[in-house]
Amino acid sequence: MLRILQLSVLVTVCLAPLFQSCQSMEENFSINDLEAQWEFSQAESNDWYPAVVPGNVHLDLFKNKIIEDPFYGNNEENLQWIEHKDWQYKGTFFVDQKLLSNQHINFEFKGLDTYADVSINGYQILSTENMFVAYEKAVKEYLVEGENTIQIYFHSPIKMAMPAFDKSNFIYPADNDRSDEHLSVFTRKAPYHYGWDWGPRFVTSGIWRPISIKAWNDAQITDVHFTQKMLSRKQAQIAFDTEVESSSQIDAKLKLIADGDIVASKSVNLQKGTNNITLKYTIDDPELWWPNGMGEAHLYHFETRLVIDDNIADKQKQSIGLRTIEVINEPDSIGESFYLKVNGIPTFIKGVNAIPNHSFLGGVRDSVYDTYFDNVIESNMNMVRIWGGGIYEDDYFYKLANEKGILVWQDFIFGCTMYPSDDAFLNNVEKEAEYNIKRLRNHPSLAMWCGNNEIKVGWDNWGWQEKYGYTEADQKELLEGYDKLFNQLLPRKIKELDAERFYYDSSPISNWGNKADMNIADNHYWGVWWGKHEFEKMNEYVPRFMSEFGFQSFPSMETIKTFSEEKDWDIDSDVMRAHQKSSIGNVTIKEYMERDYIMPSNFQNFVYLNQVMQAEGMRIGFEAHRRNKPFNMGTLYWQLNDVWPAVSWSGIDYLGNWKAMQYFIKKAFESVISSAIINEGNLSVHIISDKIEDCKVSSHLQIIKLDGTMVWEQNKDFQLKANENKIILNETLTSLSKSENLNDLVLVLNTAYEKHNTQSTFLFSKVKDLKLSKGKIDYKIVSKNGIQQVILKSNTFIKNLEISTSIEGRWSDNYFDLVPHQEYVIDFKSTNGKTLSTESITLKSITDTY
Ligand code: BMA
Repeated sequence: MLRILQLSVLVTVCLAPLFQSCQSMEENFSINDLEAQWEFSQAESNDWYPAVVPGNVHLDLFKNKIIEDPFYGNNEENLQWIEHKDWQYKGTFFVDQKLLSNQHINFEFKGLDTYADVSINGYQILSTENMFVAYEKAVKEYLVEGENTIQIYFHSPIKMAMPAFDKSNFIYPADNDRSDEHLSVFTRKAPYHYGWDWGPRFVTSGIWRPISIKAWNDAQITDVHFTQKMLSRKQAQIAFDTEVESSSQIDAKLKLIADGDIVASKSVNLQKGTNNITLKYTIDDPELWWPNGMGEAHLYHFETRLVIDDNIADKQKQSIGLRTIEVINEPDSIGESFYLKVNGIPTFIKGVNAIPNHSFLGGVRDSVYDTYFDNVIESNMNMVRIWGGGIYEDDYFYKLANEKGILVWQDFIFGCTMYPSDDAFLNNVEKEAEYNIKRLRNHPSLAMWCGNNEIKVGWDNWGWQEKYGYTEADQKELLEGYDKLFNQLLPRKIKELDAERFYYDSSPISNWGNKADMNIADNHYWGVWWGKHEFEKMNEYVPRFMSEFGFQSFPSMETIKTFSEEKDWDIDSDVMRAHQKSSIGNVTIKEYMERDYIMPSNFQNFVYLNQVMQAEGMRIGFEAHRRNKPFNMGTLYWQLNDVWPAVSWSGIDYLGNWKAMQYFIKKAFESVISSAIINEGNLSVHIISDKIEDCKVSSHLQIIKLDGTMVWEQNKDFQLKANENKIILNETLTSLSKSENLNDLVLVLNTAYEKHNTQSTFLFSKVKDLKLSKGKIDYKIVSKNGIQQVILKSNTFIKNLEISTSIEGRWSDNYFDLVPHQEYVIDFKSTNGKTLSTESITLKSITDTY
């Protein structure tokens, strides 16, 4: 059994001579995660098994071999019984005299999913009803020296929601909830647990975030709110509004420490109860926090310290960034704007919609987030949207976003359905909003709040009224409920707790079904996929800000093998269908493929081609959005990652493998890109910069035949202005192509700026009509400055070359085209120290698939 370590550490605090001399201070408080020996059981069975906390019941059942792998084959279907059961967790932990000698001991339950009764040594201390809220409880009176037990009883979320359902006159329109009753709307639990069109239904229960123990004496800091009162290039005036809870009237000092120096201090006579104290500080010549691609994400590190009798009674650390972020959403000459200004500069947003990392959240550790942000940075993004069907992310997520310069668009966790609005529900949401706004508001990365995902657009356009047969009275109730929640409660909480940040009630503002809406604010363009529009329509359907768009693909074969056997490798097999949750799924993928490609000869080739199609199709969108800057000021694709191994819109699959699209995103999101388009017979090429300074660009354009013969070329060196969108070619295609057959031609765009050298291609016909030939590809492996490189060369045009290896690692590029007789160099980063060999490499391109 593990002990709670009660640390009373002697710290030496070195202060600059100017302020005070060095002194030693004892910390008179401690914070640790509860370490206990955990077991769990189904409530009625009393058979106890070892459990892992944080975690959840599905993970524990699997680890104890009581259930099979929930992600394998059709197992999901057989595991639906778990949601109907109650579960209990029991932990044993030791408490020593030292801990008990503190005046106060608080347990903070950072995440209980969801309806939990908690007791310590047989005393019930807490009942919970919201997985998004941390519950804090004073527990000293229940603890004993030596062994203690904590017991947490989880009620089935299905059973708990039933009374509210029985009372309701109608079924809520939560179409993603894969049950008849749509009970998810009544419970403040991650909506995607109940099923989504990219995820399984596992309505789990458990302790999904740690339980922490705080021991303190006399007084503790309960909140520090950082605010930026004034920011100019010369000066920043900042304040820390600090909330202190004191158990008696006592003298104390509140100090603000930066880089070991006390930079502000206040003596206070604390009153019993809550005290509010503000520390102010001015920074001269401040360094600003910039999003990725615009500059350094500079952070200042502060500590607020509460000192009583020369001891540190409590302290809190804050890493803050000095920046302004404005969301400009207002009527303009076109319609309605929607863009961000960071530090006064209109900023083109390149990013992604993120769903949670896993179906079973308790198992997600910090290293998962490290990889997550490595991917986001490598893909040249500057924003992640935390989408409303998932969760408010872990603290560590926002910490990394701050450090890496990734702006966070934060939805409140509501999506794709109307919600109840009775007092009990609204009170519950109010606590959730309060807790999460306070938890997240100090993060410089937090750019904006959004009330929900697609509820308004759903209500106005998706026909819920007819589908669910809502009467006039039902509709009135639902609409009033919407208003109470998203137009009253949430904005009121934002105004109270985070007044400076932008809030709007629902994304998107406009509807993709109406083309005129492209002039109105943000849009989720689902014409491609749901509307079966051709990919090329993305050149026409360009909104002011694209907050969602996407196309599905199968995950890598490596990932497919984790849930299927070779006999299942057919897009219509039961297993493949179980791992495809979109109602129009595989049929739609096939339909799009038939439009543009020769159909592949087998399943593996289908997977390859599907990934290529997703990549090429979505590239049309990314480039269209950038070519239309500043009319359009942002592109967030759907979706970054997967919660399980499945077919989905993601660019990175469940095992972390980059799909073809992710490599295309990395290139499409470079600071400077070239992009071609044909408009009424004219070929235009744009060069678009998102840089905030001017830069020198060399552009080389060539139209060649697929065997490499040059038809036309243009070289241009020029100065590209900050944020410029420049047209460097606009001529009739007939004059440029010199009457050659368009099926035999390709435009090659080479763009060099600073140390970047990129190449892309543009076709004048569909791939299935292209006169591709097999050709010969030579390659060699070289080592340059310790980096392994592969240099490839072909004797004919090669479309979408996939390079794979049995060595674990990451390519700098993949699924690229080879221009005949030109060398193409890519880097390989091995993740297990092994090196590439020619035998370990396999190549596949379009001509290998039929
Ligand atoms: C968007 C999202 C999700 C969904 C995705 C794909 O609208 O908000 O609800 O998973 O579409 O259909």
